[in-house]
Amino acid sequence: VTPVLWHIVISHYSEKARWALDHKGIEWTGRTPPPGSHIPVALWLTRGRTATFPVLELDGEAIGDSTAIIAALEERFPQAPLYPADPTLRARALSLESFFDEEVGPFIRRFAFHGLRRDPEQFAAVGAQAAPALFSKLGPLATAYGRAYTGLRYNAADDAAADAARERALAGLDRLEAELDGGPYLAGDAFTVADLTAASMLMPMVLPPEGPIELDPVPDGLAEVRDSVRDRPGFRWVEEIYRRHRRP
Ligand SMILES: N[C@@H](CCC(=O)N[C@@H](CS)C(=O)NCC(=O)O)C(=O)O
Repeated sequence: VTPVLWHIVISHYSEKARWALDHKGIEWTGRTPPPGSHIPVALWLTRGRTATFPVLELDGEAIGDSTAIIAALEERFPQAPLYPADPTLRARALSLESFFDEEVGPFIRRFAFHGLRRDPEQFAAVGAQAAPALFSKLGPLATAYGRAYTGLRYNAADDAAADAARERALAGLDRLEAELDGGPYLAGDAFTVADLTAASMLMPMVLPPEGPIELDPVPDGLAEVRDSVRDRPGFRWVEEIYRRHRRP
């Protein structure tokens, strides 16, 4: 049976799971229920174990959390490995995966939504990419709902919290550059889960053309930060990793 991925188009955690599936050349089907239903749907699919998307249905099992999804894929589809064979490199790759998941992902999301919330027109444009049916049916109401939701759920309305989140995101870029140390990959001399995760988590800031978010123009709040880092080696590295390794 074809694996089914329950995902959110614009989400960087969903991007991780999609990228792993695509990297391994696995055929998959996507389901994208409307925003607001994610938590109950995820809980229902995983019988209360996971409240977030992505969730992957694989061989009759529902797996929540992008890290667990990649672990399951790695076991079930060993071709095009994302884990290094060498145990030391593997430990390094997994620890970088959790660093970018936990110390970078939530903060990028907060400051990106903070910037977006200030521009209702752009918010509507992104909303339409995330939930086309909902936004075409409800129009401005969907935008109001989305702004309220991201404010509450991701603390994206608070200016001070958004400033702090931007600093955390930039610290993630510092760490990326330090770990790369001028090299092309984070763990060994091949593309691994560490590279996939770092690039996915930084995607909402870098907005690579191969990624899932199209923003033209980039809203002011986000553009300011993006412009301030776009010549940095870490930013260019994310673009390059997307260009070379993100096959649709
Ligand atoms: N640790 C989880 C985090 C996933 C996550 O935070 N997903 C968010 C979207 S970016 C979500 O499903 N949110 C549901 C909601 O807040 O309504 C993973 O790696 O999969």
